[in-house]
Amino acid sequence: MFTIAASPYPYVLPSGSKPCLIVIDMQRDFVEAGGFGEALGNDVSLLTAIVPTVKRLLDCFRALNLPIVHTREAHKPDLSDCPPAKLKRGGASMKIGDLGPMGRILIDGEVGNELLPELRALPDELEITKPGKGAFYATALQDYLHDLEITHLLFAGVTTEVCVQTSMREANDRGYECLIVEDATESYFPEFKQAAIAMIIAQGGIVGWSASCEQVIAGLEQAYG
Ligand code: C5J
Repeated sequence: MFTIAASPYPYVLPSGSKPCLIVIDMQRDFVEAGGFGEALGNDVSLLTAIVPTVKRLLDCFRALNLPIVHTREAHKPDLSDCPPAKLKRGGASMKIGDLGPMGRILIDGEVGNELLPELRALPDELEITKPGKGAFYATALQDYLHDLEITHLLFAGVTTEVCVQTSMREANDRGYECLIVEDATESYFPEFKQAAIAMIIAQGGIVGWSASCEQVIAGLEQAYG
């Protein structure tokens, strides 16, 4: 048994277990200057700042031969997987499927929907499209994790309070032990990030744990290096 120093208390990795890194929605439209997120008036520099930290985590998981899953929030070009309630949201300015600065917004296959070039999935890593905010809704994620007998999930990506937190809550309800890597996740609204992490670790870790990238790498190298 190994541990990662974490809040609200150490995160235990039982011997024989293999944690999986879930990188949520590091897609160009959310993170890159000139994308949809910036067109909506968001300061994307907050999000681009975490890219090297997410890359460090990916490098660590790859070096230790641990599994990695990447998600993209994406819909089919005909929008048949986008519920009307989701399609209506966001005001009149730019809706899902409209033409944005990097192609149609949140549509699979468009340039803006690709993962950032520096964080691209390798051929042996699972890359899934998800039509919801959570990574489990209408995806093959649970079957994939079940087949690999994975019980421990580490989360990175954007945005902390939307897709990362939703995915973590979905995972928690399915019985996974979840940890959010606090400097490998970000929000356009720093106060929402802080609040989301506080909610996750409150009440003795009601949703899970949080730790820094440094703490995670130190724990993983000890356990699997
Ligand atoms: C994500 C969003 N990825 N904010 N999506 O958080 O709509």
